[in-house]
Amino acid sequence: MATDKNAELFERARALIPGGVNSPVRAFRAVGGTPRFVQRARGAYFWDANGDRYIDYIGSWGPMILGHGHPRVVEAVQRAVEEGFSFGAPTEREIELAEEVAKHLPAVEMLRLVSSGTEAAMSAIRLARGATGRNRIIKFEGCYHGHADALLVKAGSGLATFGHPTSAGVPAEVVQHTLVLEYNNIAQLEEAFAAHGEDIACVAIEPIAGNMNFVRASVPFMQRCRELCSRHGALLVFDEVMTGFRVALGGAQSVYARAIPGFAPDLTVLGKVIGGGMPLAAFGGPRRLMERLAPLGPVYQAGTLSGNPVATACGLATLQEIARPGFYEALAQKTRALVDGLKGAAAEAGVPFSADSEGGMFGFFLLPQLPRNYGEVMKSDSERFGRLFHGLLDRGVYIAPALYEAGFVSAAHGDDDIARTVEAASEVFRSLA
Ligand code: KE4
Repeated sequence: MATDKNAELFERARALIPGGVNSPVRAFRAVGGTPRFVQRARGAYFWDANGDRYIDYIGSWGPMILGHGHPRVVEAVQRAVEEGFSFGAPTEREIELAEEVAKHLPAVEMLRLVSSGTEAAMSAIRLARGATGRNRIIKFEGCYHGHADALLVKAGSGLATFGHPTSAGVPAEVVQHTLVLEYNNIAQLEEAFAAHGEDIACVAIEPIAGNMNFVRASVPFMQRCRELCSRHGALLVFDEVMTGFRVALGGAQSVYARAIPGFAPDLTVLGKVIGGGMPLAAFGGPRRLMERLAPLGPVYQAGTLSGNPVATACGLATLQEIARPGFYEALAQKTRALVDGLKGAAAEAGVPFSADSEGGMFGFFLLPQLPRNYGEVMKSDSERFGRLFHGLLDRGVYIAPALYEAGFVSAAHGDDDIARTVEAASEVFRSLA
């Protein structure tokens, strides 16, 4: 094979950038092999440094819901850069973006724009602690809320002890207030509130856990989260960085509101889709909470590039496109067709397989039935997943290089792309059987 430009670039990158990447999952450590360096992308595809084309089911981990390079978005960004890159002063477009987000999320009366999901989740937790005057927080094993210190934590031994850091450089004191419970475990949740209820500032949750590939919070579990938070004066923080505007126009909270009358989280964390691929995230909620933020209230939060005019142009154009009638119905149907096709191919090859989707987000497991928590997800055979990943990659299909990551379909994916993907998967499943 001619020189592999990806390998050359990876070599150069590793000389300067830790692991050759600016975010660990991109390094293919879980699946081995050489990461594909993207040259350019358009619609449902990207081309790597060798000029090879891939059907892209990552789409920047969710933001590219319209597909790469949507003309209306490109034009909006081009116009924005002509007006200026960044001012450090307010602009009208930040108001327009806030209005567009709030229009679709009844639980969000006010919001603050930031530059990453990590920043949004970290700030929402600080606001929850500031608003309640409490320190303790609950999160769930397998959920990821960005890399703020207090959230890099794994379950302590039993409920008595609080979390232990999952990363070097995080002092134990910083995570001592973080309790990590098992996702979908109502008994543990009730035990934690019985023991610590009056000290809990918030429960942070990914309503559909995309960082465990794709695990839904059961309706009874979500109902109990809501009830216990309300009863004990804790806030329910919905981390919708991945699910927001991805699973539905109203996010995962609108999916749970259909199943639980009157359901709403207290704070909502957003990112990815609302920036359309540019660095933009947000957190929001009722006025009574959001007005605790500086400069109005005692909870400090700030950012040089928050509400960046080019990012807001990209996000606003994206949100305006996905709000068009029928957008989500078409996207959900295409995503279901992909999932059903993969299920059929796996069944035909006799490979244990389960999959699920909501809107334009999907996940699958080399397990006979859908896992309900992190422990069950990690029973997947990672070696077999690696073979599936590379089998698809060799056939021009790019899925997440880790078995705990979700997948994303865009409006640009055509029926032929779905068919090609299912065909490629059929061949690979047969080799796995
Ligand atoms: P960022 O700081 O990466 O923008 O967002 C952090 C974050 C917060 N909450 C949820 C639910 C998230 O999924 C994320 C980031 N998601 C990962 C994908 N699993 C981003 C990919 C990466 O880390 O490179």
